[in-house]
Amino acid sequence: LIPATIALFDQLNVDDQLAYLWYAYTEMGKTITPAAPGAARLQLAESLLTQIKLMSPEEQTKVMRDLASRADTPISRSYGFFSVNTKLAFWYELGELMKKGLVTPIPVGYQMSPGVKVVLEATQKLDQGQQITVLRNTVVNMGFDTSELAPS
Ligand code: 45D
Repeated sequence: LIPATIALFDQLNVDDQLAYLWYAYTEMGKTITPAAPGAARLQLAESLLTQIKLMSPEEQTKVMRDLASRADTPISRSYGFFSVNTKLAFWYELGELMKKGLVTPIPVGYQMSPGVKVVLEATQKLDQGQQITVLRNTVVNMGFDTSELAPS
């Protein structure tokens, strides 16, 4: 069930992947919150989060799209060096910043696509540990991995 759910996620376009993460974060908030990332882990992501907070709303959206589409940007490269749990912690904190109004929110009137709904429903059928495994798999490949570049 876990690989099937990840395969469904992989078929989503970039905006749908972001939307999926958002709803996973908000709807599973109750189960995730007790395991909310520790301060130590967030320190690693702090510099990126600070940069993002200082950006315009348009730039903030672009950064998130760039991460999801694995674009080669300085922020995507920094993200690529994070451990998988720091990647999760980073997204979790972005979600918190969106809730606080410090990062631009989901567009007003946004309706999730049928594809997002399918992946979300598949995720809801899993237990909490399996849900975290799926989430780890969704964020681990985001950003830009410089190790994929040819050696120079
Ligand atoms: O449709 O350290 C656009 C544990 C327009 C423990 C948009 C853990 C189009 C150890 C504006 C692009 C393993 C438990 C939409 C950690 C459009 C540990 C916008 C785990 C929708 C860390 C989209 C923690 C946007 C876990 C802006 C499980 C979307 C953390 C933004 C999980 C989405 C965190 C965001 C999750 C999603 C965070 C910010 C799932 C955040 C998700």
